Amino acid sequence: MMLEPLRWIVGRGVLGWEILTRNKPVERSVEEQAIVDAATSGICMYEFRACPFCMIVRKVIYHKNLNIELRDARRNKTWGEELRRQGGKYQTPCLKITDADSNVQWMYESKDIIAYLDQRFPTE
Ligand SMILES: N[C@@H](CCC(=O)N[C@@H](CS)C(=O)NCC(=O)O)C(=O)O
Repeated sequence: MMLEPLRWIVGRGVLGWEILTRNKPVERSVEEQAIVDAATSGICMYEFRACPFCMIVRKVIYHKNLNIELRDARRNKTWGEELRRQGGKYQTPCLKITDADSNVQWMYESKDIIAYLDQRFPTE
C-alpha cells in the first residue's frame, strides 16, 4: 500500500533524470532508418518504468534511435507473466530477441543488453 506512492515518486525522479541526461538521437537517412527499423522489428524490451537499470538501457535505445517496443512488465500483467514464464525470471531490463526463423532469445542484464545493442547498432 505504502509502496505505490513511493514507487510513483521514485519513478518520476528516474524519468526526469532520464529526460535531462539522455543524448540526442543519431540522425539517419530515411533509407538507413528503414534498415535499422527492420532489424529492430523482432526486438522488444520488458521494463519497469522506475527501474534505474532500465533507464540506462532506455537512454541507449533513445540515443541509437532504435524503434524497440517497451513493455511495462509491472503495469501490464500479461507482459509480466510472459517475462516470468518464458524469460525465466521476473527481472528487468530483459530483451526479447526473435530472429527471422522465429527463434527467441531472452537477454537479461543491462550490461549484456547494451553490449548487444552496441555490437548490432554501432554509433560513433
Ligand atoms: N544486474 C541487473 C539488475 C536488474 C535489477 O535488479 N532489476 C530490478 C528492478 S530495478 C528487478 O527486476 N527486480 C525484481 C523485482 O522488482 O521483482 C541488471 O543490471 O540488469
